[in-house]
Amino acid sequence: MTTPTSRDLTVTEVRLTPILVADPPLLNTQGVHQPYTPRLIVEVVTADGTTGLGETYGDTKYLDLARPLADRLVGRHAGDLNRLFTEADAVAVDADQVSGKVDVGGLRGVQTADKLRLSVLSALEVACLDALGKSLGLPVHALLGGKVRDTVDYSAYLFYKWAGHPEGVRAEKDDWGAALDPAGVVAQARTFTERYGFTSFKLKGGVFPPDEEIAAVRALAAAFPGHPLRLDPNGAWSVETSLKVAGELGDVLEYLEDPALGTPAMAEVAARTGVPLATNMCVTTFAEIKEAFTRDAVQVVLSDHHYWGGLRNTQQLAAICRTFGVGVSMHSNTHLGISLAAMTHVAATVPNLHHACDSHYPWQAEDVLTERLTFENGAVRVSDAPGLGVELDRDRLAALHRRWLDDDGTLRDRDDAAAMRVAHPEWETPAVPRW
Ligand code: GKR
Ligand code: MG
Repeated sequence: MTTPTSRDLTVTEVRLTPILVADPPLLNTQGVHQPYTPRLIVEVVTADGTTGLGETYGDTKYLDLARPLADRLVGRHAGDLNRLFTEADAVAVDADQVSGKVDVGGLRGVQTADKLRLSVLSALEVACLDALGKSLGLPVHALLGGKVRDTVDYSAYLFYKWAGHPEGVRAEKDDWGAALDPAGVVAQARTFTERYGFTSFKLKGGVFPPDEEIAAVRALAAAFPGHPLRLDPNGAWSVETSLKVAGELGDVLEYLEDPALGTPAMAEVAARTGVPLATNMCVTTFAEIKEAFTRDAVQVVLSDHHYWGGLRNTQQLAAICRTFGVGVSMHSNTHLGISLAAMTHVAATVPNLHHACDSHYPWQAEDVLTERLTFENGAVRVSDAPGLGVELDRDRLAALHRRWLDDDGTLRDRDDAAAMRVAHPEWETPAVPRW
């Protein structure tokens, strides 16, 4: 006989709400961010009336998988995650979406069916953990085994940037101004420190010829002596160019992030420089770890709990990194506060986290929360409130969903090259290596 409980954590409903969120004109090697980026907000409702929140990528290829995967969660206990993940393999992925090529929308490694499924499952997992935590009165970090730190450090994520989106394009204004040269990058870094207290800096590179980006990092080093600096061209450089940059910036870099594309090229760079290499492009799945680690291609793996498949998989990745003496931290893509809260909870539980995580959050002026998360001295305080410790603002969610509904389809899939062509019609996604 089963004992009746007031805490029935059977999932009764999963609400999926695609939204478009304002994004400034940030430049990367493939183009420029669209004025609005798609995200998916997930609400998992349990029989005891609790609602848990999750967030992930919102492009069509993720939305197509979200409904069938969500349907597999309905009727299960919110804590039945391992079986959900195992059975998710049965959900078919459209062959067109798994080219085996590097994903162009988000610079997050080779696209596979597994990675698409995991990117959706991660939001379901986070929402289940949020629901479990809320119902049991426990923070998500406690469900993951408990925090080992009370604050999580983040680095300022600097981007080359236009002052605004191209003339005539519907967009929200931002107050960051342009950053297109070393002085602009330093000014942006100062704004980051003034507003959020960040003490380490990552510059998104691969935008201008390497000498210009070297000059920008040198300018940062002069303006912020002794502060950890990173440069990330998203694999845009050849091995020789990577080595030249490493040679010129080795004395000021904490690490170089994905200077060259793919494990063989990264291994060659690593073999010929003492500058540590980090990646969120060549080690993006468990299957890619063996080759990269045995070839000593990377010294730091940057997790992204979305495509690694959630918070528990991020902990497993961290344990593997610890075993092999490889560092671990996190990179980010355009995201809102639910994801920042999730990142902060899992980061708080990882003992071997020795590099500040990066976050796009300061670039997102909009959110779906009643209260935004804040950075103090460059760190986010780990919430001890039940669940993730964040609350959904339904009016904001509805407004951002309305924007998605009203879109004619052009913005529902992130395409940085298409956004660049609005200003430069001749623009093509550059062949790699670009320099
Ligand atoms: O937002 O343009 C961008 C970035 O390039 C983004 O895709 C990520 O931050 O995953 C990227 C990275 O850290 O390389
Ligand atoms: Mg990166």
